[in-house]
Amino acid sequence: MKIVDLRSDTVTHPTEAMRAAMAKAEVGDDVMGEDPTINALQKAAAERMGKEAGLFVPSGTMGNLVAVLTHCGRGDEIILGNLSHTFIFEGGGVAALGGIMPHTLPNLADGRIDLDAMQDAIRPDDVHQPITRLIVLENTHNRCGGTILKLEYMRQVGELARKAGLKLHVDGARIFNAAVALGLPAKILVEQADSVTFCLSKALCAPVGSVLCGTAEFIHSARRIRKQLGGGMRQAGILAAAGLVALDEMVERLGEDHRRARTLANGLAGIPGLSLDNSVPDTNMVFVSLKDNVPLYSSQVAARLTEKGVKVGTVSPRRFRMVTHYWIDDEGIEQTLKAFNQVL
Ligand code: TLP
Repeated sequence: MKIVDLRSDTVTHPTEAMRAAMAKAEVGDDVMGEDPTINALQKAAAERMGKEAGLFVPSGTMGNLVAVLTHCGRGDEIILGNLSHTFIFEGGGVAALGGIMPHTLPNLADGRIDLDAMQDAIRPDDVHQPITRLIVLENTHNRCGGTILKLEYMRQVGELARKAGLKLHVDGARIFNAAVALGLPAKILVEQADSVTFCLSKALCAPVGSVLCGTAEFIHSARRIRKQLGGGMRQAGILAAAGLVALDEMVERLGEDHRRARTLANGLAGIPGLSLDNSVPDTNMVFVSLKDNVPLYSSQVAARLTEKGVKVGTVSPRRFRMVTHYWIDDEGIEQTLKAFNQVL
């Protein structure tokens, strides 16, 4: 039976071209700055993001953590959404390892944070209060449905941050999904950001890795923090080789995943027992909930779908997440709709 794995785009395996590039990658000691393939990837990544420099890190989680630790000191405060990945899915790393205070504000349904709320959250210069240092945005926004923060909003937040003397970090794990959906180069979308992390290991199919980008000075400091965290990886050019293929070959095709997410969403909307969270997915994620009359938990439904070769994510007792990616074809979407129809 063919397995259709929609649990995440993190489940993607490397392509044949990646495996070939990995097999013949030139390597060196990256802690000494001598891995030519990592150096090439960091340069290509920085160019894509319109920043001076890049730093290869093992994961998106480490990229965000290194960024926050580089921007902030102990006791500083960061403003971020209450549904942001950095707040809910990164093990509390910024607090545990950096002594940094998360100041969460509600994420609106489309992933934005209200600008007035953001302005109000900035602390005055008062000895009693922590120092607000950084704003963290997430684009696309995972928990809000793979939603896109549009250019206009990115610019508004950039201006707000600049006026208040704050730094702006973008968790752009899926920034290329946003860029392709908007028909914009990613660098335009993150031009306001002081730093941005994007992931190679999600929809771009590389097996491991993310790149943190920013000014040369910022990346120089970030490199030291990465080492402290144990993220200096020696001959990791083997991994970076797949990342270079990801940037060259896997970005422009992301629209196919978005098209399939729309087809999946349309099909699911027609199944009695299910209600879509967002009528049209912005990118590659589809969130759907069980209607009140369905006497099953999402975990029970997911287990029955698995028996039919379809794996979906459960994000609450009544809610699912499905993420389209390179290894999901049109047949996989049909198989998923058929399986849901049979189970419900
Ligand atoms: N997200 C994963 C899980 O951790 C939930 C997923 O399946 O979507 N930022 C964003 C917006 C992310 O969605 C993720 C991963 C990360 C950062 C962390 O990346 P990794 O997994 O490489 O540490």
